[in-house]
Amino acid sequence: MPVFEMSDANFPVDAEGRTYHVECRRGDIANRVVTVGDPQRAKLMAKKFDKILLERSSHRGFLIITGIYKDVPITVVSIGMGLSMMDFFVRETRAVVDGPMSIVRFGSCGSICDAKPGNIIVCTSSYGIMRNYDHFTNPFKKAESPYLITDRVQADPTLTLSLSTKLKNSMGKDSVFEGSNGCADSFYGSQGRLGSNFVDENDNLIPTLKKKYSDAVSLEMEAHMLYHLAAVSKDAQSGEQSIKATCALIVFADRTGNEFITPEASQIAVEHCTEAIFNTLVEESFKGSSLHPVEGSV
Ligand code: R1P
Repeated sequence: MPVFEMSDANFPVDAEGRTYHVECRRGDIANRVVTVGDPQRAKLMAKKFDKILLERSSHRGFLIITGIYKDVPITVVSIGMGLSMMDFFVRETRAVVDGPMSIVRFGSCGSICDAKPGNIIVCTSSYGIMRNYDHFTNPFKKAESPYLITDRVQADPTLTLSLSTKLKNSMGKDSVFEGSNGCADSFYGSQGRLGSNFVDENDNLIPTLKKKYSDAVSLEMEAHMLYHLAAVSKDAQSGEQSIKATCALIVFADRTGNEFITPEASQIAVEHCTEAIFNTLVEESFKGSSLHPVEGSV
């Protein structure tokens, strides 16, 4: 017996129209969305809502909280970690929202610049860092590089400028950094973390990234997928790009100074950034409507 009765193997939905993994249906998700990794971060942000319309956890670890902030519906979704979770989130929410979407990722990262734990990094672009699996296991591919580094995908420039300006006003301009983010397929090997239990050949990875991209500032695990999917999104009728995306990251780890954030500093950073992020989304104006209320899902 399946746990869930789904129809349509191509894009599974249940009898009530909920998607397979995120478990969202039409009316659950606002056009203005914040995505975070940690459900506690989502709950802390949702405290700034004037009213909660919907809170729902999925069987695959997604948490949706839709609320009203300054009369505007905003959805916060916690997705867990990694590229696949970002892919589920973007594709399944996109499938149930009508009209354009603006998505801000509010995550955490390791800093490979001067930003210290508790500072914020706004990702003006993001590139992918993938382990070149064959290099490690195929003796004929030893000459290939152990890591594949993609081109950069730009964040939406207007959304990014608006977010960065508001974060600087809230946190102080010296606490906010900007640059290219490296989005890795692992927390460990593909982010240059060293260990003795596996062959990773990553001692030189961070200098290689900095050489390729002189504005490299951070490492995390989701932003490139978000920016990539935004770049290839298309409205079914007009063919125009249907998702705008940007990203702000709290520095959790200083990869140069080898420091890690305290739980208190992490909470303070979330509290300082939430209104800047919500206000950025509130100011987004969409063609045809400025509100896009969600209906009938509470
Ligand atoms: C790793 O600890 C996780 O933290 C970062 C990474 O991208 C990865 O998901 O982001 P979040 O804090 O948003 O989860």
